[in-house]
Amino acid sequence: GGRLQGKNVLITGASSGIGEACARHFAQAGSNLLLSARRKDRLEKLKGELESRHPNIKVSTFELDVRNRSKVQATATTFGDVDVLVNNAGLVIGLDKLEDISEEAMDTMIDTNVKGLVHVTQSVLPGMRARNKGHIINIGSVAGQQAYANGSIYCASKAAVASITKALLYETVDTAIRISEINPGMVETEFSLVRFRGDKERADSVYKGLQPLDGNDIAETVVFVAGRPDHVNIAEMLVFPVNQAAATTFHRK
Ligand code: NDP
Ligand code: 8X3
Repeated sequence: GGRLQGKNVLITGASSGIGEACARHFAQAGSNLLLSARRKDRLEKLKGELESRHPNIKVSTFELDVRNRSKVQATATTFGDVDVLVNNAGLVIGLDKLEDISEEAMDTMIDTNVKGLVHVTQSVLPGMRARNKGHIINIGSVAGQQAYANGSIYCASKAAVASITKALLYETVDTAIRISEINPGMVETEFSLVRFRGDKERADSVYKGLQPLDGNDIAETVVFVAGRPDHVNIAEMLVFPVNQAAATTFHRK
């Protein structure tokens, strides 16, 4: 079997988009899955589908809001040994000037993208340290490398992910634990639908005139990064659709 066969992979935000695609691709590689998100019904459906297609793997689901620190800590006690953690849960709310961003939108982004990622990491990393083994793959964004107008808080939250990932790389340099960050450009998922609070037309217009990435494109990258030999750490990757050059630079037909 391949290197990922039988590995226990925890994915946050596995109910949609990149996280869901990661679940499918790790299942294909023979990994056991720990799938978490707030929408448990979606996770159950995915579990049923994956277990019937891959009878050799075990899939567990966890209804988990990563913002809820004590719930994350309590749930993590049932995870068992996590070999790979994919910190993927995240979102953007709105596309607004700084002075127009509500406290609720700001808190939602920072509590999910930054604090949520820290909560999950804090609940899994001690076990990895004890076993001197494990891989944490954080989903950042081009938005973390480059701020853009009307994206201040989201960009800041992803810049925080980049800083946290870098610090973790130092903090684990004397261990066999791998720390990676994958930074996607434009990926067509429910991301824009969430950003524009369910406005489908506005969400669709984001992807007009070019072929964006889809969840599978990033999942293939995540599985590639996770599947390198134990001594190889792909610390960072930036993944664009072919007609994207920077956070807000696209060529549209
Ligand atoms: P989706 O909206 O399709 O998926 C987001 C996932 O995050 C869902 O499964 C959602 O599950 C989960 N999530 C959101 N809030 C919480 C929470 N509080 N607790 C637990 N899970 C949560 O978007 P994407 O797949 O595109 O987004 C995945 C990651 O990729 C995010 O971190 C995003 O910032 C990043 N990214 C996306 C890009 C894009 O263009 N799409 C580009 C660069 C990075 P549920 O609602 O069920 O809880
Ligand atoms: C998502 C990419 O540019 O829409 O992280 O913020 S962007």
